[in-house]
Amino acid sequence: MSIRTFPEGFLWGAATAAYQIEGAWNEDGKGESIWDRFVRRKYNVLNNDTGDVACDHYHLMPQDVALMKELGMQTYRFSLSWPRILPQGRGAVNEKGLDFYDRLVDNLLAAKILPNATLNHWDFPQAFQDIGGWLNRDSIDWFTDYARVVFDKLGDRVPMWSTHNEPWVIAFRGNAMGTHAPGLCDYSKAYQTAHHLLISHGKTVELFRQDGYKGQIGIVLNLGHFEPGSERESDRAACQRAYEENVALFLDPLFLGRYPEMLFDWIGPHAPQVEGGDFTSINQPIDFLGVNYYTTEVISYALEGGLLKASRVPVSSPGLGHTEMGWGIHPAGLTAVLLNVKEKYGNPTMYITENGCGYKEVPDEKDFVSDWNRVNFLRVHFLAAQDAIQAGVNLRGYYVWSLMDNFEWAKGYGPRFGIVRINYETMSRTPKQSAHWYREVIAQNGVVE
Ligand code: IFM
Repeated sequence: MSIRTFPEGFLWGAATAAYQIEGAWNEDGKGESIWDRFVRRKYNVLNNDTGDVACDHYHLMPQDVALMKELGMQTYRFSLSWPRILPQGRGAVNEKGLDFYDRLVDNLLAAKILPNATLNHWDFPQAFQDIGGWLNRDSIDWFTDYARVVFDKLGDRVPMWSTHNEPWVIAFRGNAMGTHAPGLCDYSKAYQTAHHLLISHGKTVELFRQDGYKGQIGIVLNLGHFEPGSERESDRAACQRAYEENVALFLDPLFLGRYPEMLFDWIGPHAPQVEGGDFTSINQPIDFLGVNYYTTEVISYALEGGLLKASRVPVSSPGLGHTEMGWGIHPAGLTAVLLNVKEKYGNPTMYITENGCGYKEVPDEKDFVSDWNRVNFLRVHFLAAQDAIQAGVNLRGYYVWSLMDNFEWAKGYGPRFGIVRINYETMSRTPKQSAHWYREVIAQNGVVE
């Protein structure tokens, strides 16, 4: 048995997001988010679950930080709820809301855990949705104003910032597929949303630098790996379209200052309105790229395949199977994603900001879960990341999704992603087998092959 070690200083941690864990949806002056609204429309979410209480992290935060310390976490990635801080999205600051994050950061630093904060992990203020949301070009200024409020309060202590989490999901699941808040079904709106998210990202990076805040700033993208269903020209082209919509739509403007041509020829009238100077705004140098990797899909041409005319089938490596989400377990896809970014975009500093698996789980009488399936999932993905590092990828850290079971958006509390079990009746936290295993990985900065 040999151990594959990671470079010195490699950071190991876990990630969560505000709406998925905090609860306290209307406490201490918090405003309504689009998810607070979306979950109240019947059948939008499995079992009509809501994030109203979630893991009650808003009240149990000190205990959760203590648990992270016990588990040996070196860094913790979390997001801030915009309407908790600015209930109407702008205007008067809700000091109680901002104080919650202030205390979280102080608790983390006291526990020697490096805070990594994301400004937007989907719980956008409903007050702004009512006036057009991300489709309104003013959303760019709304976002930078919000960012400034947060940087002013926490910028002296948070060393890592991300602007948006998974803009593809915000744009397409929320505006074209209707499966996420705000629940719209219009491709033009999805592309326009993506464009405004990108500009707001770039403007925030610019502001961060101009105003001299310390620390590093980047963006987090969900980068899947795509393979064509066959060598046929129609399948290869469909695969290229899927790749360009999910990956190049973001990486090209961020790193190359333009949109991918083939996709834009294909989508025609659905392309966003771009104004002069937009690409300069988007194409700001960033300190790191956050990569969320979950699965690989085989893409084929399909007449019924939506705007892209592409069908998607998740693939898994032999013997690895699928998770509860139906996603194939395919660690080689992670290596491929990282190598693609290295080769096409100048090998930026990268972090795996999310990787993990959701399952239905049955605990024993002590609420303990023997999640050896998750241990194996993480082990093969850590090795895949190591392969990428050996091939020269500039990967500096890894965040497991997720620290704890939580509200999985439209799937409610169905699939559990945590390395810590949440008992939603008692709110007790019980580290699973994977949490104990992960502590060892962190301690030895390596993983058994
Ligand atoms: O739970 C989500 C997270 O909010 C964003 N990335 C994917 C995870 C699993 O679906």
